[in-house]
Amino acid sequence: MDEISPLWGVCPFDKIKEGLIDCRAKSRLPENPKSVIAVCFPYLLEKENYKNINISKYAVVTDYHTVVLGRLNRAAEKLKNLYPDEEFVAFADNSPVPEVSAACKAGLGARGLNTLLITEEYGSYVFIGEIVTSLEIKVEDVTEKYCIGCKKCIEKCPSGALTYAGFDRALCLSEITQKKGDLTEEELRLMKDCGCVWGCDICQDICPMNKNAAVTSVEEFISSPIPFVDEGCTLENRAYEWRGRKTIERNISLHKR
Ligand code: B12
Ligand code: SF4
Ligand code: SF4
Repeated sequence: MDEISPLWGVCPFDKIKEGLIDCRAKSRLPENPKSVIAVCFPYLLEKENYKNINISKYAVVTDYHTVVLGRLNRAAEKLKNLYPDEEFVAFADNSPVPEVSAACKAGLGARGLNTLLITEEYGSYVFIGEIVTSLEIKVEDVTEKYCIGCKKCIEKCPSGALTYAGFDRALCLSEITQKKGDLTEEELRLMKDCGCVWGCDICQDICPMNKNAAVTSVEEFISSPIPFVDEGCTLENRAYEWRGRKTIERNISLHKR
C-alpha cells in the first residue's frame, strides 16, 4: 500500500456498515466484506499554481476519480495475487462507503465541523479512496478524533450550509455549482459573490488546521494543473467532466455578466 500512498489505514467494515450510502456502486461490494483499507491522496499544489484561479482546488488537478481509482486498482490486483481466495474491490468517491467516516475510523485524521477529514500532514486537502475486502485485517481500536472546534468554517460559510445545527447539502455552494438547469435568484447571487465557477473551498481555506498543510507529491496531480477555466475549456479528465459542458459554461457566463 505504501507504494500508492503513505497515508492509509484499516477500518473494520462493521464500523461503517450502518452508514453505507445507497448508490449503484453498492452492488460492487464483495459478498462478505470484512475490512476497508482507506487511503488518502493529497492534492494541494505550490501556491503559485493558485494565482489566477476560478475553480476549487480539488478541481485544479487531473480528475481524482481516474488517478485514485487507477492507483487503488493496481494495489487491489497485487493484494489479490497475495491472497487469491479473497476479494479486493476499489472505490473512489462513487462509493457506498461513507469515506470521511471510514478514514476517521481508520485513524487517518480528525472529523472537522466542516464535515471533512483533516489529516495532520496535508490538512483536509486530501481525496479519499478505499479497497473493500473480504480479508479480515486485525487492527487496534481507533479513538475517533474531532477538530479543534473553532467554528470559523461556520462563521465564514457564505450560504448558511454549515450551521451550529449541522450541514445542509442543498445550500452548499459546491452542490449549487454542479446543479443542472436553472438556478434560483439566491443561488445565482451566492455563486456570483463567491467568484468560484466550480466547487467551494471557503470552509477549508479558513480552517486553522489547514494552515501548514503540506503540498502533494502525487505526480499525476503536479503535472497538469488547470486553475482557470473559460468558455471552450477542455473537460477531459477534469473533475467537472461528468456534469458536461452546459453546467460549467453556465457558471462561467454568470461571472461575465
Ligand atoms: C455527496 C458528497 C458531497 C455533497 C454533500 C457533502 C456532505 N458533506 O454531505 C456535496 C456536493 C455538497 C459535496 C461537497 C464537497 N465535497 Co464531497 N462528497 C460527497 C460524497 C460522494 C458522499 C458523502 C455522503 O453523503 N456521505 C454520507 C454521510 C451520511 O456520511 P458521513 O459524512 O460520514 O456522516 C455521518 C456521520 O459521520 C455523522 N457526521 C456527519 N458530519 C459530521 C460532523 C461531525 C463533527 C460529527 C461528529 C459527525 C458527523 O453524520 C452522519 C450520520 O449518518 C463523498 C464520497 C463518499 N463516498 O463518501 C464526497 C467527499 C466527502 N467530498 C469530498 C470533497 C473534497 C468535497 C468538497 C471539499 C469539494 C469542493 N471543494 O467543492 C466539498 C466540501 C463541502 C463540505 N463542507 O462538505 C471528499 C472529502 C475529502 C476530505 N478530506 O474529507 C469526499 C470524501 C470525496 C473523495 N473521494 O475524496 N460532497
Ligand atoms: S463548501 Fe462553501 S458553501 Fe459548502 S459548506 Fe463549505 S463554505 Fe459553505
Ligand atoms: S474551521 Fe475550526 S471548526 Fe471548522 S473544521 Fe476547521 S478547526 Fe474545525
